[in-house]
Amino acid sequence: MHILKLCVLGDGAVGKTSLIIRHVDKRFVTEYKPTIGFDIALKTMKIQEEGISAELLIWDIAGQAIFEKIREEYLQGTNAAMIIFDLTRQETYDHVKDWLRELNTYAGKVPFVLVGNKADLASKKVISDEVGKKYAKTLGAIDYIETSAKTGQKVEDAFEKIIKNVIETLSKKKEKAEEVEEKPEEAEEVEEKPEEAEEKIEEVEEKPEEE
Ligand code: G3D
Ligand code: MG
Repeated sequence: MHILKLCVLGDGAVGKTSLIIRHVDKRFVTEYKPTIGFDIALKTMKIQEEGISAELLIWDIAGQAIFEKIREEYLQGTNAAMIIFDLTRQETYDHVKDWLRELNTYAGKVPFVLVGNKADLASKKVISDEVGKKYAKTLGAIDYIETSAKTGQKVEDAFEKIIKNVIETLSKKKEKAEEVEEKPEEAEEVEEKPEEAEEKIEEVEEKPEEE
């Protein structure tokens, strides 16, 4: 069983928490309290595909994470990410590159999807689909998706794109591990990451709720 960490990134109030709740609970909730510690919430998802069985832990970060140290801890060991901006607020789009820089600094080069959220507010949109798509390509994102946590538009797509990518990566690693079965040290490498993630989660769980 692989344990994968998916981090959701983006400025405050772009809809990170709403999208996670929408995806996990399939409904839009306007009130949400971070559940673990003071700035990280976890949602788990089980995946069983192509002979791969994995558990996806979706990490949500709250606005209180103004300290780089907290963001660093949040990002370490990330296997995939979702970078979100608010389609109606230019500055949240401008900050995407900063989130990506931090992701790369603390987690290395991990696959990510670029998400423009609040697509339901069509008349207030300041970033066009075309601009978003082009930017996603420039940044090397898996894809660009316009979502609405309010209506549910494309929320599943956004998560599925990432999950598919992660499964593909795991399948490739599995093949590679099978190829090099004679060299056990290399094959073991594949197993190391999930364990690390598990430790981290235990650590997080121990923190008392500080709501
Ligand atoms: P964050 O976790 O990124 O900080 P939240 O963002 O999920 O807390 O959402 C911030 C605000 O945006 C919330 O409004 C939420 O209801 C709203 N929101 C999130 N997604 C959408 C969306 O797709 N469409 C619209 N119209 N609103 C959205 P409040 O008023 O509760 O602060
Ligand atoms: Mg939030």
